[in-house]
Amino acid sequence: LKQHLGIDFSHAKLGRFTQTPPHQENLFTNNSFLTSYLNRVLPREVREEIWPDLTRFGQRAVTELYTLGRQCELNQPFLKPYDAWGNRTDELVTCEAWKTLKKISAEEGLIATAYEGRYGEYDRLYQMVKLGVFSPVSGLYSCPLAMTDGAAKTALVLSNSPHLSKAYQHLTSRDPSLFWTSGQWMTEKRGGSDVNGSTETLAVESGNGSHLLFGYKWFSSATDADMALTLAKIVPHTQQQQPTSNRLTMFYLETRRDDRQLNGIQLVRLKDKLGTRQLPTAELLLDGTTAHRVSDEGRGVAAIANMLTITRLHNSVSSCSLMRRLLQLSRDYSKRRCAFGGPVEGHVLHQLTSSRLEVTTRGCEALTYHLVRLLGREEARVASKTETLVLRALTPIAKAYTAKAVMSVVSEALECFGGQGYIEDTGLPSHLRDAQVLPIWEGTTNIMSLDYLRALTKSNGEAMTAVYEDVKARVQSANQSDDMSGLKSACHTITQALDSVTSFLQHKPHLIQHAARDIAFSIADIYIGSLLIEHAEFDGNEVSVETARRWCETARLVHITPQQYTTTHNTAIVMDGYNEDEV
Ligand code: UCC
Ligand code: FAD
Repeated sequence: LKQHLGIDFSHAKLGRFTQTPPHQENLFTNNSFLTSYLNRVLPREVREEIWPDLTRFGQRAVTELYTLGRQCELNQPFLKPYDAWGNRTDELVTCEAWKTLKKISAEEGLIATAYEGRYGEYDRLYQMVKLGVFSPVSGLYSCPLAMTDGAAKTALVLSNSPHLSKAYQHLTSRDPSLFWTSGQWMTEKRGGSDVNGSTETLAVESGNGSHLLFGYKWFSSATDADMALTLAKIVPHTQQQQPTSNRLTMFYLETRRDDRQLNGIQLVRLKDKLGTRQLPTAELLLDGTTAHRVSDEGRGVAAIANMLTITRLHNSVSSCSLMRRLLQLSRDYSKRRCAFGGPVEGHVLHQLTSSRLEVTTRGCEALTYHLVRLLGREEARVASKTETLVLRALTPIAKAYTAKAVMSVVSEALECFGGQGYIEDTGLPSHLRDAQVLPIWEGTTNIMSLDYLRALTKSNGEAMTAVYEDVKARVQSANQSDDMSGLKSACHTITQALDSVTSFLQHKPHLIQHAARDIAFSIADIYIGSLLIEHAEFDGNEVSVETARRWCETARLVHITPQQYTTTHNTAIVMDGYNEDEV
């Protein structure tokens, strides 16, 4: 009877329909904004050399690497503090896939590419594009790589230290047996934003030129690192001696001694985290850790800032590539998933929702890869003064902006999968959990906004002038082009917005601390608008022109709200109903 009526449901039969999962697109070749950008900025001979490698790697990413990354999510690291006989072992157990990703990172030159000098000012761009392909499928192996890259750069800048010279060889090696990763131990229990005010770790001279560290590092990601750069306060040998500086000094340490025992380090526990669970993040007790001073005394924060510039750009690249990855998956799914009589892709409201995500992602990519390009130029010593100033000022802004964008884009992209976006074994939900760390680590959004102000102050305002002139030049060039008639109004909007922010900075210096975050996001939106216009002018493609137009004309570019910059009112709003005596 059931057969006769065409009924498929019966015990042990679940119906005929199963949903086709999203297919994975090549993470490099199918990113049309990025490939078009590279076509614009790379010389032909560089393009011809690196394109086959990026194309191959884009495919490897969504096959082999994706599988390894998933294994890291499913086989999370754990700590075995003691062996069966009660001996303290502090053994960190990571899965095979995690170890394989380290090997692949070395072989693929994910760090080395930036330091080998093969393509001069384009080395950095090549490396970061490749890392962008790697990051969203890497099971968070992108995190240790970010810190490794930061340490390599710091070692290069502070090249007078023999310890750092040795480390540099390992950090930039393509040989898996020599390749090292690095940690970056800054945060302590008292705080991670105000590092100088919160660090309790002490360094005592050990007599043979090295120091012994005593302290407690509250967050240390990728705890299986071979080395770390860290901060401590040097205390004098005897009570009669005064400390030379009350500020921090940077130290280099290797995590294991020659006999492979931990170097005076106890892995107290692994953090129980919302996301990034693939990544071992530990609390570390330093109890006589042998370390070498690698900055001038009291200059630790300035020295480790070399590392922060690199890791914050990694954060931006990872944010962009996570957005890109989810948009690729969701656009494919929208062709395979049907509702109300046809593929989801065909519904106008779905199209608009998805196109907004695409525009946001392109904007973030435009800013991030432009800064990567400037970094490459600075490292190759061909950057202009304006470019160097723009790079310093906009790196924290890009970190803050892209990290906020990825949170909203990933959340919306998961919704594009409906309920499946919430189901663990699709592999999708972990992306939302992992994204939430991007605005927090490497400095929170507020701290990044204040860092932008620091860049302006330290340069006596020259950084703001550089950003201003840079945007103006870009927009003027597009405005004069006959082909860009569709973008005249966008150019006008950008100029107006820029003048408005500049005027605020000039005339309301007393409100700048309040406004730091609004200024940062306004500058990001304006600068990105100018980059998208420039790109549209280059390729003349309908999608690029429309993207630039939407960015400049649909969104609010200036976020400054002077009427809100009043401490009394803000405190009153937040503390309304709060009774200190009851808590
Ligand atoms: O979170 C962490 C690792 C997570 C894993 C990484 C993954 C990466 C992406 C992977 C994606 C999947 S490690 C912890 C990160 N922690 C932070 O970022 C700290 C946040 N706090 C700050 O950034 C603060 O602004 C501090 C710590 C820099 C503030 O310190 P001070 O001592 O109060 O700052 P000062 O006194 O203003 O600056 C001291 C010196 C100055 O140099 P001089 O004396 O020569 O003028 C500053 O100009 O440091 C210099 N400086 C900088 N230089 C400070 N910040 C910078 C900077 N950003 N660039 C250049
Ligand atoms: P706090 O400094 O306590 O900040 C609390 C809030 O106050 C934030 O919202 C902040 O924006 C705000 N705030 C603080 N000062 C100001 C101000 N002046 N103006 C306005 N707002 C302000 N650290 C490492 O050193 N190495 C690591 O490997 C590492 N790995 C991490 C891994 C994970 C998964 C996580 C979550 C964190 C990791 N961190 C690591 C720590 C991270 O860098 C810090 O958590 C981060 O810098 C913030 O510091 P905090 O947690 O002490 O926040």
